[in-house]
Amino acid sequence: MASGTALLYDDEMTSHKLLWEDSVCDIEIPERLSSCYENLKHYNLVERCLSVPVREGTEEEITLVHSLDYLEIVEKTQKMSKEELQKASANYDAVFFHPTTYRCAKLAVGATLQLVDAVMSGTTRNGMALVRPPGHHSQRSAANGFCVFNNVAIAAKYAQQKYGVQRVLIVDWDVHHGQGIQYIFEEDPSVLYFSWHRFEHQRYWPCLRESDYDVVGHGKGEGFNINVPWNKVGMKNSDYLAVFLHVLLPVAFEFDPELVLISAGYDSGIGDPEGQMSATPECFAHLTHFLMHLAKGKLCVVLEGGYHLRSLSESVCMTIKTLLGDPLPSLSGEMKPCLSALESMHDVKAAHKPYWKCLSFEDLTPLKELSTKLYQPEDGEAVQTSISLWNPTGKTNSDEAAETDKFLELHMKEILSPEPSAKTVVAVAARNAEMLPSSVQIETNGETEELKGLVCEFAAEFVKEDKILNVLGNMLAILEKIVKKKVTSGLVVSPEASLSSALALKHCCNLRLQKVLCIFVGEMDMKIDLDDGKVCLINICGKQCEQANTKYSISLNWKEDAEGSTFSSLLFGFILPVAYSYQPDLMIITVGSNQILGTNGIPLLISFLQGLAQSRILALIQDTEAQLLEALAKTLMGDFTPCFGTCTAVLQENIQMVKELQEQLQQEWKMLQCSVNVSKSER
Ligand code: X5A
Ligand code: ZN
Repeated sequence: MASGTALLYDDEMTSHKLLWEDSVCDIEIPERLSSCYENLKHYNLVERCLSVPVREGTEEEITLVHSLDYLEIVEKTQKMSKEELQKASANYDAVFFHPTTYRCAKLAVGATLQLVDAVMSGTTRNGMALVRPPGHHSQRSAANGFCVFNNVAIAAKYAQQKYGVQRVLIVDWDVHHGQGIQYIFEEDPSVLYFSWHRFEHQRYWPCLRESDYDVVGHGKGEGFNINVPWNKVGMKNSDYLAVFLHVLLPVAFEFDPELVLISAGYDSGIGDPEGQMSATPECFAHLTHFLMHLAKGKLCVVLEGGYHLRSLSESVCMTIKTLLGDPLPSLSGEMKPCLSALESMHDVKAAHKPYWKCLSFEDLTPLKELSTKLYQPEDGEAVQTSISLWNPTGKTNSDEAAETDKFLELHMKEILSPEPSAKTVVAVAARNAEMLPSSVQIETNGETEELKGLVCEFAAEFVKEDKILNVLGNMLAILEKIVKKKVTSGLVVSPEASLSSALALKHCCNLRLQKVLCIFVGEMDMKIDLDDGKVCLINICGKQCEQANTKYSISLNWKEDAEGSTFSSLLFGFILPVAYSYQPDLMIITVGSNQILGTNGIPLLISFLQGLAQSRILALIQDTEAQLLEALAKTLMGDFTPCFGTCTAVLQENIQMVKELQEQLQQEWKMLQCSVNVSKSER
């Protein structure tokens, strides 16, 4: 698998600028680009990326999407006087031309295509292009919303043409609707376009009917256009996360793209004067992390909007850190989607139910049939505003911007803690060692007398052999290394999975960890004492468990699914929502006997969970099956992106199980909420 992250940037794209007064366009400034680059340098991220030179997009490439007539119109602006430029700009909505606009727009296209080349050729795994002018509003024969050529749309066509890519996913997290991309691909089933956008019942720019949730594409492309309209401002991390978990990711994995492009606008981030949303920079790290699991990691991030310089540049840095494989900061804020976001999700899922298997089992009463009056904001429901999170009294725009600056300065210090110097430490039997990636650190006898003492105290009756004593002592040593941040994660092969987890959890208590998420896959042959709230245990096994589920002790009766086609619903519909709601400090993932998730399921599970608890994972496995062990070690090292099974026949019992658990526990774990079928009184 390819490694590394490409970065595309050229100063020259800062030459395009507004030459006259225009209160609509005056936010699209050259500093948007330079401040991102400066901040990347500040975090020493530039030197960690592969710097790829930009080039101009050619006429042939640009006309993959645009008409030759339009290209020539833009070309002519090069020689225009200021007055002529102003007149040419007025032909379009929210656009300005400068004598260098044509050159910059061609560089923006070329940079994006260079990125596609780096990723498709395997030179790097992924990358980001920092470009201006942006692209997603521009259309076949029109500039629009600061956009001249549609960089991302051209990239999708280019990848299909040059590399024979069959399916491209475009995720547009900019706060505006990329209607340009929608128009270009609305009849094309080979490009799945997803966009969320500030909409406010069509009152927000560009105020188009076709931005609503029920516009799903047409002809062969029906079902391949997904619009998530935001009808309120102030959407937070949990709202974005909920849409990813419950809408985008299940569909995206079912679509199974060969390349993922992100129209990465950061005007959906906190402090942005256009978006008025509240997502903090680390939210973009999490969104990026999710998308890194598709298309074998082939991910190209392309800048679109983003007008609060600090918010923009911190968010760009979080995106690139994540592309590089650094542990993610925990997602901040209350993990509960707001009512308006739930309504939007409900509508989108209902609209797309006919097209996607993963949505076909949902019972969604159309919202219009539920009394709409029931869903107007009421007393208990805090009115969402972008500033309520951090600046309850904010007044003017520049006050607001300055407040966000201050907030972000503090916030970034809080969330960016120094990272452990080593990634993964592994304790295995000597005979397993040679198949592990050479970059892992092997721990053979980290145990001390003190730790051995702890083991004996806890489980004297089980520790008959010295070998077990050593394994368990060693496991505790590794656990301590993780807790003390000497290493990010650990992998331990132990012949006694249940005993090992119980002991590890006990030691977590000794070490004063507040919240440990334990996921036990397979049969547990020992009851684990749970200190309420300090541990959340999810057991996934093939047998029915007699005990009723509680908030912190959940047993999931799962049927073996050779195709892995229901795994997506388990992961996105249940495990990740619970995990994100809980926000653990550490995770213990145990693979015991008779595990039913297969050699693909476990690495996938771990891979997604790495987004939580700053990647602090202790993986315990009982089985020494070579393939699984190798896959786990690679996953923990970040060298591997496991694949989902193809979505063929679906095991009804499993789907039913997830639904029941969602209903049972959505008051306890609010990220499980994904529609408004919950009655208002229960919320
Ligand atoms: C790329 C982008 C926004 C245009 C807003 C016009 N365009 N009011 O964010
Ligand atoms: Zn935008």
